[in-house]
Amino acid sequence: MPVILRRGWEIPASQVTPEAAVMRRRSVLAGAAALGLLPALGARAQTADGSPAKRNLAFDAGRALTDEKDATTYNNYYEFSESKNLWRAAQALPQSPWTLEIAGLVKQPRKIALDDLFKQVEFEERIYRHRCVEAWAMTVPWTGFTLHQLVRLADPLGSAKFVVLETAQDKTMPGLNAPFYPFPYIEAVTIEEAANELAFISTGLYGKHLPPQNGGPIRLTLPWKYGFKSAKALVKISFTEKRPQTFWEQIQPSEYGFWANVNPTVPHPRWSQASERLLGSDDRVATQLFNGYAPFVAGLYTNLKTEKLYM
Ligand SMILES: Nc1nc2c(c(=O)[nH]1)N[C@H]1C(S)=C(S)[C@@H](COP(=O)(O)O)O[C@H]1N2
Ligand SMILES: [Mo]
Repeated sequence: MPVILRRGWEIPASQVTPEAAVMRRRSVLAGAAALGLLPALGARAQTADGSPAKRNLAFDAGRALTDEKDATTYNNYYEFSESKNLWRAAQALPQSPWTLEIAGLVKQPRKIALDDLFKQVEFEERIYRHRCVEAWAMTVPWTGFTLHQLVRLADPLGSAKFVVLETAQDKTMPGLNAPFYPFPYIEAVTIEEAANELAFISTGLYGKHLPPQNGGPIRLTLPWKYGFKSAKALVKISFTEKRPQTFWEQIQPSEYGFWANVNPTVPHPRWSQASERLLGSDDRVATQLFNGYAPFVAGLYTNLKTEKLYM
């Protein structure tokens, strides 16, 4: 009997939550306004360059969407502040023009303007669960494209084993002057992880440009890993043979490992990971292995039993 593995982020249109339906209508209207016409099938989301993009209608995270206001006013972004209340300060970060550097083990190192990059990828919208290691979580609709497309465009050499993403260091970021933090913010995944269909580059949120406080104009989104892996405001993608030391790993390797996959049974020294608080409420829900995305990513780790995979 054929078994259809429904992707964890997909549901039939008939089961779309009311919140998702509202969002869809809202961004359909935004897209239509931008174009000056009405889209044919109502399956459009706004891309980071403001143009309409294909929306995959079949997305769901099995939870109601987080309120946009909560997701955009409670943020982690140490370049701006150690507090969660940084969204106003982050508005100062210029979002355009923006350039992404492609470096390291690639056929041709170069810089690419985001406007050019956006012409070469296929956009879609995905509703993902996001899980911070501080045990809060949100469920939001990202617009963007697969990390796989960016890697293909960068054209890495066969010797490349790791994909390294680096965050901007801009004069508008007061947190850069704080002692102790080893900026720039660096994150990395293996080439295999980067090719996984879940690994995403986000350029929009709730059908709008990705707000600066959420990592605009372009960030990484890895929904099966703790939130600190999803680096914001990317200025560089590079390819290496050796595993780099990532930002939080440099600060405290025992608390923030390289793999950082979500696992409810492996506690952080300061936070139990068994459950999580949904942003905008006091509700706590049980945390799932790989943040509920195990069917798609567990296979990446079957040969890594001796590694510290979960924290
Ligand atoms: N450059 C950069 N990226 C970052 C962070 C940061 O401090 N700086 N914080 C991380 C952490 S800990 C989390 S939980 C998420 C939060 O993303 P959000 O503010 O969009 O919810 O961003 C991640 N990406
Ligand atoms: Mo986090």
